[in-house]
Amino acid sequence: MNKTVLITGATSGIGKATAQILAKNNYNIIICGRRGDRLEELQKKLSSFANVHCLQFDIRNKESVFEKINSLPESFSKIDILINNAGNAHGLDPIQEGNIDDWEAMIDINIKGLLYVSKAIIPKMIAQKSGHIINIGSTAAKQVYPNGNVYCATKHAVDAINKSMKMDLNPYGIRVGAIHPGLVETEFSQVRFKGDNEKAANVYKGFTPLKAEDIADIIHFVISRPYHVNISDLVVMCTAQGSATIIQRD
Ligand code: NDP
Ligand code: 8X3
Repeated sequence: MNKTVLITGATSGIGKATAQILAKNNYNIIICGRRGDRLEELQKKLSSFANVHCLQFDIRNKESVFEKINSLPESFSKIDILINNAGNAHGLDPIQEGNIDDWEAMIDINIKGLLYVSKAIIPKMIAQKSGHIINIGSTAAKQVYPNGNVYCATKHAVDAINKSMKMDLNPYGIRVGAIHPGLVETEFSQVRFKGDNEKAANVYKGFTPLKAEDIADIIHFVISRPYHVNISDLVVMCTAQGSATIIQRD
């Protein structure tokens, strides 16, 4: 039977590319995000390959997260794989100039949202005695960089949650692992710089960054290993990136 995967943040970037590759590899897909038009468009595009269900919710709204996940149609209600991908950065400011609304958005989306979705799905995985959770961290989960303060803190939290979640779910035979990408050219920097596309494009200038498809391909590899194999912590950077702060540009 085809496995069912729930992907948060599937309207763009890594999540969307993952939905595309998994649909072509015969997974049933639940695609999540706030932008309903994009969810519908993606569903239309992928429905010739796979069964696709759209779940539109803001991950910050815990009532909505639980209501949507608990009312999935029967054919999508057994979730085999959860990809905790939704997340973003808001701003890149020194701590003394940081905007409190930006801080709260990152904490609410990257940490609390990931926890709400996990809390809604983990009991189902425990009951079915199987499951796989992939948490998307970042190189910012492993290192900090100037002005990265709160974004790095939220991703360090994802790293900690991932490691602890793996221990807690180990007795139930549930696989848990994180993938930590370096620079990937998606809408990430457009969101970080609040629609300043020039500033966003400059982040990736003069080198070849990762593409969303590179990470999607790795997610597919990780979830398609035999069930006794759990890839628990994977850092992936483009060749030009030496660390969170070292990049070789032309
Ligand atoms: P994108 O901005 O392209 O995609 C972010 C996704 O998250 C969108 O689908 C968006 O959907 C969803 N999302 C954001 N806020 C919310 C919310 N409040 N409720 C529900 N969904 C939300 O960025 P990426 O694909 O690059 O980012 C995906 C993940 O990868 C993030 O966790 C990011 O931190 C991480 N990452 C990215 C890197 C990069 O360089 N790009 C590197 C390392 C990690 P919508 O707006 O429709 O709600
Ligand atoms: C996204 C990569 O370097 O912008 O997590 O933090 S970085």
